[in-house]
Amino acid sequence: MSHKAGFVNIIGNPNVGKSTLMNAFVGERLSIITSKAQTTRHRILGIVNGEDFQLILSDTPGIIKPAYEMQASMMNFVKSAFEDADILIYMVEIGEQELKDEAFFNKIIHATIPVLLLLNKIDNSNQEQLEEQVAFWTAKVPNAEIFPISALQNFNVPEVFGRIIELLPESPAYYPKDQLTDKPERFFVNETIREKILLNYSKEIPYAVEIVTEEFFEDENIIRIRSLIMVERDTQKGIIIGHKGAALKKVGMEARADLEKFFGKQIHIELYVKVNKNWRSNVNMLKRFGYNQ
Ligand code: GDP
Ligand code: K
Ligand code: MG
Repeated sequence: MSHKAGFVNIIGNPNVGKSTLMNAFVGERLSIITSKAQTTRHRILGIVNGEDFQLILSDTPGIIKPAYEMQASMMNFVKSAFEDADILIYMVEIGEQELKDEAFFNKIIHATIPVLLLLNKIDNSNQEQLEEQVAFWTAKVPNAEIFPISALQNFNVPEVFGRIIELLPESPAYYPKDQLTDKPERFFVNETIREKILLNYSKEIPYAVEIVTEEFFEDENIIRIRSLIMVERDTQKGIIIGHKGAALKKVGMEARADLEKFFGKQIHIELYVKVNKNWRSNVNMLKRFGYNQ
């Protein structure tokens, strides 16, 4: 039986509904939805498995002009995510103009991969406005297939999903299917820690780590988590931990804050770091986390 798999990146301004759409696809709350802009600061993957497909979604941050250094590095991350993808979803909402970041917008209209332009929140519009908007976007992004949708009300969402599956390349699954369906919570914890590491350390560190959540124990009022951060070298271990443990403590505190919001429970999280010279060769997943290693 043939199998399809690929990476789909969802790009758009803050609050257009990217997380809502992703959650509608995934059916699990793997991404944080909030009306506050910039909650999702970089890609959080959601994965949808079918018998003969695997769809890997990333929810990229809102696109804004880099104003200070951290945002600039986030922008680089978004751009590399963009180049890794098999399919690009550019999401806009009713009444919105095109991206202010011109260079980025140019990449979209000159993309060599399929682009689906999702015109979201059409539940907020009337027929006349909708037609006018479709005409506007058809002219703006001529290479895109345009789908008017309501992510919130699931209108036209199954059709978009079906089109994505059609466009996915033939490929074996990138992630083990059973592991993900077994333990989505652990997967989410790993991604959250990964995000904090990405935000707190210089470039090569996030590429050198592997995160394994060894314990996820949910009680009535508290979730107890223990996660291992695996690195390849002693020097990396030192950097991760930081002076008197300060750097690791910061990662733990930031991850805990996000996880408490996500799970709606008090979180106790313990992070520890171990050197394992061979983890990279142990991980036989090709495009893990979308990085081309
Ligand atoms: P993101 O920043 O692009 O990830 O946007 P979110 O998914 O967090 O959504 C931002 C806000 O828009 C939330 O309050 C959503 O409930 C709302 N929203 C998302 N999709 C729709 C939609 O189709 N219709 C309407 N009316 N609101 C939506
Ligand atoms: K948001
Ligand atoms: Mg979001």
